[in-house]
Amino acid sequence: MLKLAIMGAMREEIEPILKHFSDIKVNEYANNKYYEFKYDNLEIILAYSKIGKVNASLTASVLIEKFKCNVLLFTGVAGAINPDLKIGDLLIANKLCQHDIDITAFGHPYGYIPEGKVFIETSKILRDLAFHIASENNIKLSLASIATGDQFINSNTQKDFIKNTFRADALEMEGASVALVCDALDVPFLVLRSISDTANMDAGFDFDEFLKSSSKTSANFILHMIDKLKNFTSIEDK
Ligand code: 4EZ
Repeated sequence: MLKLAIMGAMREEIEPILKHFSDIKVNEYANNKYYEFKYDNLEIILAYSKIGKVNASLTASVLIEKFKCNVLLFTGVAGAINPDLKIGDLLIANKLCQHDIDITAFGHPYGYIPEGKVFIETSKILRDLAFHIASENNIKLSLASIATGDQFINSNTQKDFIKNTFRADALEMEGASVALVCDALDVPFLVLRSISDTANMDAGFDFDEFLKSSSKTSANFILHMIDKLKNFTSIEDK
């Protein structure tokens, strides 16, 4: 039996999903609200973590350890690094890293913590499922390497550092921390993001302007995924 966790960072990012369902039970836990509902065979728990890596790892851990979710989908918006990515474009992460880890003073590469790894990969089964859904519905979906850090990036200098150091295509503030939790606890996960800005000097304005529409693009894709997953008894089903 699948118990599906869906999370975003901000209310706006999960709102289109929340609005879509009824009979929702609200669980309050660890300074947050966890929205629980059923959809066919699926039990779903939805939450927004609040912004940043620490909040996101707390929420992912609670979804898995307290609410016993065994698959996790993250939805939201991101800043583009790759010039091929335009505002509104939809992407899924193949791998994620933390761009703000720096213990290079000890000879370690950027993004690396001893006994860890710089990049964490998402579930291949969920990626394949996402591309299958995209082609079925004529939705353009790109595979992207995502860099995560506790900063809203709005300058070419910061963006170029992340681009050159990690070869990432997009950046945001939660994905890699959710990846770390899911990887450690052996829960298959996927990170979906739609571009809200290009992380340059206009990023603040663009983000405000496109948060709602890009959140909807990502959330709508999650609804397609829910629709497919409802027929699954395990994530291995095809
Ligand atoms: C973080 N999220 C932004 C939260 C912004 C404002 C109150 C995604 C994101 C992002 N993160 C979109 N564009 C970004 C950028 N340029 N830098 C970092 O996950 C909160």
